[in-house]
Amino acid sequence: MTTKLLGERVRRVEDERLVRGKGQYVDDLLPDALEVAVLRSPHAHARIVDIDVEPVLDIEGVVAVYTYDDLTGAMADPLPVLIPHPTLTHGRTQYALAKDEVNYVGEAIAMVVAENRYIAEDAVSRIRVEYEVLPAVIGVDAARAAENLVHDDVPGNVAARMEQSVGDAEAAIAAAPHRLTLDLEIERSASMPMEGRGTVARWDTDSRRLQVWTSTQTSTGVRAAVAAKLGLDLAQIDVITPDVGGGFGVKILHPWPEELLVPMAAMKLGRPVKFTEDRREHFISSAHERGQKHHVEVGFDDDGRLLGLSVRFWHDHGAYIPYGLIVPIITSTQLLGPYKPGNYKVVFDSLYTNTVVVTPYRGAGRPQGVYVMERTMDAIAAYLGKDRTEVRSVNFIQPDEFPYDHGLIFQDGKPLVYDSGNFPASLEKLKKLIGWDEFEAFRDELRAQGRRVGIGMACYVEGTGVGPYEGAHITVETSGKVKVAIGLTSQGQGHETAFAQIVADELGVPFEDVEVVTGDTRRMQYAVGTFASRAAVMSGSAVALSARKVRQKALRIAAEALEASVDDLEIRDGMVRVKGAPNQQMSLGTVAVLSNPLRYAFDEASQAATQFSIGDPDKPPIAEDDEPGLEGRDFYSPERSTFANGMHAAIVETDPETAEIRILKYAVVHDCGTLINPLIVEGQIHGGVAQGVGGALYERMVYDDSGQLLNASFMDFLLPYVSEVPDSIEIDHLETPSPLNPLGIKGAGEAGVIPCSAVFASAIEDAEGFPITSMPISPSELYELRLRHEKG
Ligand code: MCN
Repeated sequence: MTTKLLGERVRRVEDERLVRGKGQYVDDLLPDALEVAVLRSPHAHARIVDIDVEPVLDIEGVVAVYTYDDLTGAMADPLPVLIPHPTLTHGRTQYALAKDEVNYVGEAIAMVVAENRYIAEDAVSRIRVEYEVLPAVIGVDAARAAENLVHDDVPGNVAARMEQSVGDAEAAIAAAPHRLTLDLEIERSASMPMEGRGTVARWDTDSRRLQVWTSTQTSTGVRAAVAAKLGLDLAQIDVITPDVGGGFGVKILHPWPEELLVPMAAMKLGRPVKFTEDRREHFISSAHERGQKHHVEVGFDDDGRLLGLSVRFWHDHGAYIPYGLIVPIITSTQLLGPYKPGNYKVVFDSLYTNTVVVTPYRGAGRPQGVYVMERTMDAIAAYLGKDRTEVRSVNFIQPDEFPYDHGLIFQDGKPLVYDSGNFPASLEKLKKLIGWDEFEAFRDELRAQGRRVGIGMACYVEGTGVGPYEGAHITVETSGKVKVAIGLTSQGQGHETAFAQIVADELGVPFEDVEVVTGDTRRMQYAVGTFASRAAVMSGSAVALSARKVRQKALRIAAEALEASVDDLEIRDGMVRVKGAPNQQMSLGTVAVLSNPLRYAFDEASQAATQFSIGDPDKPPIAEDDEPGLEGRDFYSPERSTFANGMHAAIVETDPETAEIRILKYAVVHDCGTLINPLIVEGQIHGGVAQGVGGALYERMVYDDSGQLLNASFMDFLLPYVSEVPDSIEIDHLETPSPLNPLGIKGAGEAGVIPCSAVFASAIEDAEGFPITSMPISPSELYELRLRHEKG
């Protein structure tokens, strides 16, 4: 096997299509479809007394109106809790259309189907709903106070309380030479893909087949949900994911109400129906994340070594829990990062509030956990008067301690065991990259000019490549071209390129001859989805295993045809050759011909299959125990997650007058095991850091007490522009391969965003000299803090 492409900086093949505007997104498809508009609740909490759709029915161009009363069978049941958990004692999910109560502004109440969106929108505004408005519960504090309840039957607004511990943290803290407590908050934010949600469906009344195109992170998940809810067999449904303009977690939730309602309407009406989410809908009716408050107690020795750590936190889960407890469970376990905590106890409450539902957003609970742990490390260093990197170093898990078992249970229900990493080596690299040891001289130099600068850093460990399985199907065409189908969908991660690199290496074919298709249930029926930075580990491994199967089969068939032993053959540049005998060779295309009992006459020169016959006396048949076709399918199922890791550092400048925060330098050291394509990984890190800058300095969801989202547009919700993202993000890689999968890969897709809030809090604190305990932080908030600090 030649491994010339694994690890190469191959340019992304999909970009030509995407940057030239030739991508095909859901809204580009079936332009003649009927369009829907959704009536959404204007109240955060209300009982629905009456809905009158009469005024809408006569509007020209309106084709149908649906409310809860039109839902039948399983559609009339609440949506599923996707990942149930034993501690989720009070799981509540919404109905596809609200039944008799609404629990957040934006909850779907009715859907109008019309000849176009304009008519549908006008019609929606004419539906009359009588509400009995109820008190709204907004934010963690109101949920905890529980003066009002989101769901009448959920005491204290607590959906779940979960606890995990190792050793006796409380006793260890009490006995420790030094103790600190911290209260730390991260506010709500959300993923903002350029393309919102969207679904278009077509029902063929004759063949009784449903086709659904949807902007999702899991086409197989949508298919399963549609089948279950609409009473269809899986075989009657194709779910196809075209290009997706970003997901960042929000499109992993399935099914969205609209993903069920649109196919339902298409079936009822016998016409294609389409939903395209607008930006305001994305703000108020998709999903948010991040909002958590934490109380930390920590005990440590004179070197800053952790002896006991106790974390209590409260997770704002919004009005419903469609995704189980994934986000807070990740915070509670991934918080430990690269450190040995001594004794550890964590308890969290998942709380209902009358706000948009919460599901994983890139990083999924890790940014909060890293922020808590790294703020704690900084606080210990400040208390002891030690360098912040020194305090981290004494707590690191050492390279010879892997596999490292924390004695906790991870989000996948398996033990939290780190497989690989080298944290001391990463820290050394990071210090060099950011210029940690030279910073004090730099600070003095700028201070002399009246400027204020600070340096900060943060470490993280990230569980990636979670199971249970992913598969791949590889076919070699008679032309020698290789078609690869994986079940995962892509939202911009470069899968078409990275997986083609693996196949080209494993099969010995030119990269240009490999085509990768993602997220089409017609091509790959079984898959889980693109989330938790799992595609490289899961599909990458499945692709490698499938390619190895195809390679073995090609060698078996060619060995017979060339009258050679399999061991004497090699495959290079798409040709199977007898080693050392250049004339004894045949193309993989010819092998594909031989693998098919319907024999094509194949012209090597033009690489074209011309005629065929059933059997060909001149060519040997495939072995009796082989299946026809030069193709192979395999699935990869890991023993447990693999853990990537990294460290970020930043130098920031804060304006002494205006408190404006400028990023002067940003550095990343990243370990995702074997790199398939460093260019793609660096692109992922850049994108993640940009999102992290947004999360740390600009983006937040601002609700008023009645539950109205006050900044539900890009006029008011601040996304960082290119001018706010550091010009150059310096990246260095460390490759400690994972022993858990065939190529040693660990995931990379969320790494960029995870430690950013912790890094900026650390750097701003260093510049200002007083604690930063709540993120994001704006210049005006920093200014206020300064005033308060000056007043003592
Ligand atoms: N890769 C690599 N070598 C590695 C690890 C990864 O070359 N050792 C490459 C992979 O081949 C893949 C990319 O890096 O092309 C990301 O791989 P991976 O870490 O497996 O992440 P996924 O492909 O599973 O993507 C999911 C992840 C998540 S969870 C979110 S959220 C996210 C993200 O990726 N959303 C994204 N990156 C995104 N990027 C874009 N453009 N849009 C989104 O919505």
